[in-house]
Amino acid sequence: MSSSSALSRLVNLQRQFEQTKRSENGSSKGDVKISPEVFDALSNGRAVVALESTIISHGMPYPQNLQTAKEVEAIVRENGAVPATIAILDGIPCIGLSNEQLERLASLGTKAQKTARRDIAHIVASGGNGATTVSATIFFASKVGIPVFVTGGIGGVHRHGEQTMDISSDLTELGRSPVAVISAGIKSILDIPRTLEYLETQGVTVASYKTHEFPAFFTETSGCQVPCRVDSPEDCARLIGMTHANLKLGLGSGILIGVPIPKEHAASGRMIESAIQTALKEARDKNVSGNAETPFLLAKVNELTKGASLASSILFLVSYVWLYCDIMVRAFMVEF
Ligand code: PSU
Ligand code: MN
Repeated sequence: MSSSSALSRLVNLQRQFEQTKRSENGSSKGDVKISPEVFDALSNGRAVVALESTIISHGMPYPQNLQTAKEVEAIVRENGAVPATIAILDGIPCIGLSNEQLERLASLGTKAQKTARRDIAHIVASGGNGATTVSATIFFASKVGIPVFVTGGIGGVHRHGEQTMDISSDLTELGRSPVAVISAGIKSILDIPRTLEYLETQGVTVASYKTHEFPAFFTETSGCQVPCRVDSPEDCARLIGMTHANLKLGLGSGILIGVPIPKEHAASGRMIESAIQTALKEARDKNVSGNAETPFLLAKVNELTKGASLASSILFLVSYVWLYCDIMVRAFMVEF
């Protein structure tokens, strides 16, 4: 496939590329700024993997967050793809960060605002710094034509969500953007069965890798079956389907692929579950709600498990990025 047809395929299939006004050096004159490395890769039909930034600013302390972000980016490059970490800096949405920008985002920590879709306009208008959640990262990835996005855990329907209506915008974004999100599933701080119901309502294709069960991040199993099982990177690439399924058909909705954490790396499910119960009770007692709830619960569970939950999250990301890249590289190929 020639590089120009690779680009035009992305343009045609996602119908959003043309909205991005890009100049020769990869910078945008318009609404978003694409790094030269990412611009070059997209222009030449090379595989690009989008990465979120809430996990950097809100998920880990500095400098562990910087080291992890750099390590993940390095593994993406070693595996033949280009990393596109996404964040808003000084009001400009950046697709792909330089080392200096990554360093800045990591050291800003929680001073960079957690940015979901609903927050984008405000952060941009006020010239602020935003760490993108899965929903905002999907939005920008889709906008510039990156069809695959990699992260640890995504948001979902919160426990008691049937009363609070606290449903992550990650799910609605997946319903409206043709981006495949590959992750270790959904942490059981959330209501996994209701999350899967909601994803069905949103028309999101949900698949699990080499299993029929949807993974619960820390554990391989959640007790919930998925409608679709994939057994190889080729299977995933076919689903994402520049030439086959989702993109080719123009479904316009996303795909969630759950890759279970390897057994030997899974932290004790029971230990994490009891920490989750304690964290949920504390969140209720302290009236923690809204977008503060997920970071509160994650930090509390990590504290209660003496760092085991965070260590397991990082280990997962680092040990599975190669697989994401493999899927991505194949998704960019016309024939495989
Ligand atoms: N779940 C995790 N780790 C995370 C998040 C969720 O296991 O880091 C972050 C992601 O950025 C996700 C966001 O998009 O939290 C969801 O937040 P909320 O529940 O407020 O929608
Ligand atoms: Mn919420």
